[in-house]
Amino acid sequence: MKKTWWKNSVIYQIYPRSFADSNGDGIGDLNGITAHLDYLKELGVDVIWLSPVYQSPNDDNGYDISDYQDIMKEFGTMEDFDRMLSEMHKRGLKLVMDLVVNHTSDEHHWFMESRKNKDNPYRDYYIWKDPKDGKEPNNWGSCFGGSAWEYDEATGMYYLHCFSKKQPDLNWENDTVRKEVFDMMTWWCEKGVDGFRMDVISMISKDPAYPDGEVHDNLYGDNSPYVCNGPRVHEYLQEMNQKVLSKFDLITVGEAAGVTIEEAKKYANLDGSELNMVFQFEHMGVVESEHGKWTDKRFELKKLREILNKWQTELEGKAWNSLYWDNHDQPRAVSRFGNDGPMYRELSAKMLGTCLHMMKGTPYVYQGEELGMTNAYFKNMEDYRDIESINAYKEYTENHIMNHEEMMSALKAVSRDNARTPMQWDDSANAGFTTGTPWISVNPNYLMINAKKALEDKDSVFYYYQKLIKLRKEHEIIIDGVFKGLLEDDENIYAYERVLREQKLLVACNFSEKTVDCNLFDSEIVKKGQELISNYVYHEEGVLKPYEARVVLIP
Ligand code: TEU
Ligand code: CA
Repeated sequence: MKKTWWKNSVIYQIYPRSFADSNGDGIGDLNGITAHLDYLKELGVDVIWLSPVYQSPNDDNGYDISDYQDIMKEFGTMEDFDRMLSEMHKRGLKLVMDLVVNHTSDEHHWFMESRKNKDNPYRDYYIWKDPKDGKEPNNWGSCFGGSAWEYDEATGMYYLHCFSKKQPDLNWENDTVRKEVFDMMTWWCEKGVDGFRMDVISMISKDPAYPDGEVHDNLYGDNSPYVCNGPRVHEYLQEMNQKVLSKFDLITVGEAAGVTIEEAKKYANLDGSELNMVFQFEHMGVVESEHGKWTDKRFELKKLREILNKWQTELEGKAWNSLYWDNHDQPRAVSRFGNDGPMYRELSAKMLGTCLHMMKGTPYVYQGEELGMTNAYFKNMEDYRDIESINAYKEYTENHIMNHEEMMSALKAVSRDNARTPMQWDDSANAGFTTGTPWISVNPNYLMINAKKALEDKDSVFYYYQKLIKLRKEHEIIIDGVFKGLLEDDENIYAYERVLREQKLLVACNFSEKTVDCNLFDSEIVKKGQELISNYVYHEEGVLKPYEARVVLIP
């Protein structure tokens, strides 16, 4: 029998730096995680995905790895890790590791060797190119600003870094690199980890022609058509599957920047030849301006629905979806897609949870989402820690593309640091995250929004998420029902049904703060159905109240 436990699971993402600090240095750590496992058990999640905990100089908070088989000093030791893993397993929780193998840190010993000279045995572990007319090999920009090429004096050549210059891209065309990666993965699997979330795995195969990209904002060329879903990516993943993944009982999710439906059908094919599922990015890019993600514009429900419904219907029977609103790279969902003001924060957070968890796929909950944590709304540039935010501010203001006010406003809306403020545990100093000085400011709203308070309030967002997660275990239709969009022109309501054999699940969510007309629940047959969950106790016929969400099971 094929093992598909990952379809029934709910995954909780921990960003270790911001989760819980056990020793007062202001930085979250592994012992902090271990100390809070009962909280996660109470929520009811099955799997924990840990953002990177490996040795790293932290240019990009651990996404720049200098040793894949060691733990970051600030986070603890390998003994702490082993204890954490065994405490998870004791509680029936599984652990997914972040696997960052598109690039390493420039402080990884492979790269330190590679840059020494052209005949070093590690030279071909990375992507080196000669200068073109005395300049960069092409016009590609890095995701974190500046050119994607860095000149290296020692050999007079450039190396490729799609992210920061401290994150050189590995050369996957080199058989030895692939073998090293596969051996390292096997080592972690033998240690007992239960899966991998693969960082920008869609970027490991580059177009060998390295053509110039289309220029944006008069700065650099866009490399995504030439680095995302490249010519050999599926071959590499199939090899990884044969050599590692198929030998263990794992859950695998590929972070797939630039993935299309057609590509997703290959990455997440139900035949199990590559990965279980991918993170697609389209709904995260629902609002884009001429400056890419840097805008404070609000989304349109019509566009959001179009994207999500497309992924729901087009992968049906072909591949499996992952479902997420939040992660460590995105602003807080309640601020972006809901309403984080005091009136509607909890209602809209519950509505968003309903909308997502009733869709077909594996849901992900990002730390604090279950509390309805909000954006940080930092007032000063000095509050920001994220390399992407800091570099973008500099590049855009210095080049007069956006002014200070515009950029600060865009950062408030979309900076990655919105998701990275410390987890709000209670109303004591620093939200109970640390007894020291936190590495990034705590959101002052922790006095109102924190886990302790949520656990004491039976109507909290926390208990609502707990119920959503539990429903998944009780109703097969939530896992297997076929998705169909409803009211596809409505400007305020997102509605759909799921169908399994003779059963139907009806889901409707009001994304607005108005009371809106809705007659989906008024027919006799629906009235006879069983309400599985709602964020309102009383409903009114013919309408949905502000941010109301309703789920009815019709036998
Ligand atoms: O993110 C890759 C990615 O494509 C983007 O989401 C990007 O980080 C950015 O947010 C675009 O605005 C992954 C990790 O999740 C991210 O934290 C890392 O910084 C990045 O890869 C590099 O490893
Ligand atoms: Ca610490």
